[in-house]
This record gives sequence, structure tokens and C-alpha cells, in this order.
Amino acid sequence: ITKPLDHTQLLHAIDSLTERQLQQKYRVLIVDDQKSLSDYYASILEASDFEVLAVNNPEHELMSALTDFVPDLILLDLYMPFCNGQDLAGIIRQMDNLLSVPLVFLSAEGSSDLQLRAMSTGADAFLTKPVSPDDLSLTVQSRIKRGRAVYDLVTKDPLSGLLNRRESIRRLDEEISRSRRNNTPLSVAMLDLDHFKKINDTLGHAVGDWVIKYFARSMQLIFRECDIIGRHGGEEFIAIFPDTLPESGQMACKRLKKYITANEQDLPTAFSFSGGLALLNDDDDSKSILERADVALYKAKETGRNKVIT
Ligand code: GH3
Ligand code: MG
Ligand code: MG
Ligand code: MG
Repeated sequence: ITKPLDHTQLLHAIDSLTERQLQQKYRVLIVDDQKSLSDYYASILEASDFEVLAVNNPEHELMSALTDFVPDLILLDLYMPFCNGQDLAGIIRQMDNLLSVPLVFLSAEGSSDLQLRAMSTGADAFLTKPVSPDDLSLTVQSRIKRGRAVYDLVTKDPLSGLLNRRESIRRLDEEISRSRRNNTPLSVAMLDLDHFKKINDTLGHAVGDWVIKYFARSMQLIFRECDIIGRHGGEEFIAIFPDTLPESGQMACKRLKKYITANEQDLPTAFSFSGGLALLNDDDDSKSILERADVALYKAKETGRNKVIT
């Protein structure tokens, strides 16, 4: 089935699929030993539509807040009884996954020497208490925008908007650790579009690009929000399914297949994909589990394509 491209209609279809992502609120992590203060700042930021988590005992709570909450910005007190904000900033700045997350100090410290010393850890701004609600919201907003832009440049594939190969493998490593820690299953799928070269050759590269984008949006729509989706190469994609057995991952891929087939008459061309799934075992690292998913994918291709194999 081939149809002439109606760009407005198609772009509209893609945009409506991204709405879900746009609804996500920016997350701010407040680290301050005084609960009354963190409550106050939280109320200001929540009124400006940020999602906020406050940590009052960083020595116990900070690490889990960093990994589970995944902040877009960290607001950091300088002086706290059991740990110093400047040292915390130094530690946070050594964490790869937080490289693009802005760090903003919020402290009553008025000495510019001490402020500069705190900033030298790699922080992005220093706000002096008491801070006006507008100053706080605007600083947080503008720093997050910049941080997100940097994050997107480093971690995302520009065509599909999915995670790039490097970031999806880093996330896979994280999920492997999480799965071992929580003793939950982890499945990984490699998906590859069938006879994609033919789409490019017969309909042109622009249609090929469109199909890649459309497939990416369809994955975002059909898979769960907690699933991690990346573009691994030209027309090859990875889906990481936390807390999932391969049979359930296979079901998710079949739902994706059904969705794409059901909407096929609205697309510039029909297309199909093949997939291979692997389950994390005790000896795996990210490389070996991906190799097994690849072997399954190869089998799906060898035995007729347009199927997903575990
Ligand atoms: P198979 O079913 O065996 O996977 O066949 P295939 O044609 O899909 O696979 P093959 O690896 O032979 O070709 C993949 C093609 O994808 C070749 C390449 O030009 C094209 N491609 C890779 N990246 C892009 C891209 O960003 N945009 C477009 N339009 N095409 C791309
Ligand atoms: Mg304090
Ligand atoms: Mg292919
Ligand atoms: Mg391929």
C-alpha cells in the first residue's frame, strides 16, 4: 500500500503522539536540613507547576532520591548539620548520569568569596536566602531549560527523539543493577524494520525518515511509561522492559505490531518489523544480553520476518 505524503496530516499524527511526553512536569530536588524552609520553597515551586521532592537528611536520603526521583535540577543548602553542601555538590558532580543536571545553591551565606568557593564545585547558580518567589521560580525554570537542552543533545537521537545508543546502553546497565538488587526479571528487545532499504529506494529517503519517526512514536505510545526505548542504529531499535518476563515483552511487541497494522491505511507506506527478546541471566552484562536479543532477531528475520521471537 502506498499513498502520497500529506505532510500536515502526518506531522499532526506525530505531534499528537508526543503530547504525553510534553505533559511531564519538571522535577526539582530540594536538599535542606530545615523542613520548614524546604516546605516553603516546595510550595513556591509547586505553585509554578514543578514536581518537588525535599530531602532534609541528605546523609541518609540523598542517594536514593537521586536515583529514584531523577531530578531535573537540584537546589542545595550550603550548611547542614551532618554534611556540607559544597562536599555534596562535589560528589554529585562526579556522577555521570547527573552531568547535565543544574545545581543551584540556596543559602544565607553572603560572603562572595565563600559563594565563589561553593560555585567552584561545578554549581550553576547561587541564590541568597531569603529569596523572592519570582527569583526562585525564574532561576529554576531557566536553568532547567538549559539543562534539558544539554541533556537532549547528549542522550537523544535527533531524528526519532528516542535515546541514542550510548544512553540506552547506560540505562540498560542501570536496569541490570536494579533488577539484581530487587530480584526482578528484566527483558530486552531488539527490533528492526523489515526491508527498509526498499522503502528508501522506492519512496525516497524522506519517507524512510518519516517511517523511522512514526515507528519511534508508536513505541512510545504502546509501551509502558517505565519502559526504556532507544534507537540503536539506522532502523534498529532497543526496548528495555523492567520487571518483565520475555513473554510479556513479546506481548507488548505484538500490541505494537497490531497498532501499526491497524493504522497502515493512513501511512505513506505499509511496513513491518521483526524482533528478538532476551531475559537477563545471572552471568549477563549489557553486551551479552543484547547479543542474545540479536540472535533471536536474526532468527525472526531468517524465518520470514514480521515476527517477534523470544
Ligand atoms: P532487513 O529486513 O533484513 O532488515 O532488510 P533492510 O533493508 O531493512 O536492512 P538493511 O540493513 O539492508 O538496510 C537498512 C537500510 O536503512 C539501509 C540504510 O540506508 C537505511 N537507513 C539507515 N539509517 C537511515 C535513516 O536515518 N534514514 C533513512 N531514510 N534510512 C536509513
Ligand atoms: Mg541549613
Ligand atoms: Mg531492517
Ligand atoms: Mg538493520
